[in-house]
Amino acid sequence: MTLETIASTPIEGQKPGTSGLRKKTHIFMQPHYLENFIAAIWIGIGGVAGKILVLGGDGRYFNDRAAQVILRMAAASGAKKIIIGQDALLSTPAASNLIRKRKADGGIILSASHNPGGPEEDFGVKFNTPNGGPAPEEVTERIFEATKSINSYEIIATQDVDISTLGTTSLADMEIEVVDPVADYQTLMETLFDFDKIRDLLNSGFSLRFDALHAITGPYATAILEGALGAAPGSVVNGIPLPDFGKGHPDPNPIWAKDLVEHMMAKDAPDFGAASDGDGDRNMIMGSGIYITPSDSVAILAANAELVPAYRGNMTGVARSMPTSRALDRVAKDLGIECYETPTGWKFFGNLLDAGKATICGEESAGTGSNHIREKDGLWAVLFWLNILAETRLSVAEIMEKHCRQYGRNYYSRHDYEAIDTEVANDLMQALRAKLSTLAGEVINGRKITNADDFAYDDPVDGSHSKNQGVCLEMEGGARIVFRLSGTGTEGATLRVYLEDLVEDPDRMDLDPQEALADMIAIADTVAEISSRTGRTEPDVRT
Ligand code: VG1
Ligand code: CO
Repeated sequence: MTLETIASTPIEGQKPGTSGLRKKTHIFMQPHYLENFIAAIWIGIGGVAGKILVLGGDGRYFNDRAAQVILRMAAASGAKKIIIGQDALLSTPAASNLIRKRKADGGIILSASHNPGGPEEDFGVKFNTPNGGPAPEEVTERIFEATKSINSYEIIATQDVDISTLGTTSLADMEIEVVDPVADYQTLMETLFDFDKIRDLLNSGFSLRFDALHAITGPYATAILEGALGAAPGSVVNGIPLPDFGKGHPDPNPIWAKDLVEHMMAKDAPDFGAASDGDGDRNMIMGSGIYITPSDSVAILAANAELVPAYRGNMTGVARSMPTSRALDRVAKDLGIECYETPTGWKFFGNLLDAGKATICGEESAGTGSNHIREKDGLWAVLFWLNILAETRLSVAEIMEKHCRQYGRNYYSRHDYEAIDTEVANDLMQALRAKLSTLAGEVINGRKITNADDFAYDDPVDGSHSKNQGVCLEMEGGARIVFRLSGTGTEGATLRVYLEDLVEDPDRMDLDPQEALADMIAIADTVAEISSRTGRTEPDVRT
């Protein structure tokens, strides 16, 4: 076992996006690529010597190799201890929990989340801070700066460490503790929800289908839903994590979880359906014959928080990302609590959660979570829904209907145009930004634009300022359109167009969202010239 200092040179483009650094796997596997980025993390956090870190990933191709490299680099740079999930597996929420519970100095999560995995697909690395949350911009900036001047890194030359056996081992002077990826997370869930009530529900003939999409939540869902709560064996499908996620996108939306949608729309559909993403932080909620949008889901959770033990009497505030529909704002108003509006990405919720300003947070991209950890949490959302269903004994559709009767319906859809030419996408956004000052007051397709701006955020806790977070058009009657470019893609650019319209007429609660939003879809194309600039007449994904 020898300590080696390897000479290296900076590699361009190692800039973390919305959630960590994501690149094609073969790029991550190039000589020094992963090593440089890890060395930059060490610099960005002021060195790893004497520190305790959590390490794990979603099991995608290269997860196990990357974990071995990180162990050797951490040991070489004097880390005190690494707590690693068995076989280098940890869902993002489980990693966040472990960082907090074990008072670690942070953690590294190996995942490109909902992006596909495999040698030809995507890999990613995220760093989380001691509060368990994704590194804020100030930290990712320091890491990025460090990538520009790396000229060497330290690593120990040795055999692979055995991370398949639970227990403690060591590498040079560093301790390595291999932990069960599920156990601590399951314990946490038991403290938040009424497991007895949910068990009763599941024993009463209530059926569910959880599709893990061959990704990390399989073992968690099997242990918790089937094991602890008694869902019928086979309720969890595609429950074994595969390095290429069975060649699908582990993205829980109606396109990539099509099989679940088909089951839930069938005549003999289960009562409840759900899916999660590659790293387990997203959720998709369905009932028999109904899909609940993530924006509606977070609003429904907040509105029913009184039914759930950990949240009863504990709702200090809520928060949503800017493109998420304003259904949550209506609930907050009713509860008499603040609803914060943040830029896209979970990292912006961290301060609000730490400061006790928000209890439940959500993003339209199927991310929902709370102050129990500092990441969004797919299975948490599933258990929250099951707890509500167990208490009310209503169906998912009935809960949705009741919610709309009380709050109105914020029809919502996101249209994604994927892999468009980066220059075309940047020009489109630039042209939109150039128009902003003249758009307010204009009437387009019969709707008056009341406000047009480029969203900027001043963090109410630390005062940090984030600008250019997306172009937002507000219209009369509570409608909105938001345009932004994705910060997680690895091929060209992805344009996201977020469409929302508020309907309060009780006779118009059951429309098809695409029809209800037809005006908004037309206005988006007129204002942003999507079809003429990109040549696309249809989005690739509608959620
Ligand atoms: C997307 C979503 C965003 C989410 C992010 C990470 O980012 O829109 O809401 O926080 O993915 O989620 P972007 O920049 O591509 O729009 V995950 O589950 O992929 O870590
Ligand atoms: Co994810």
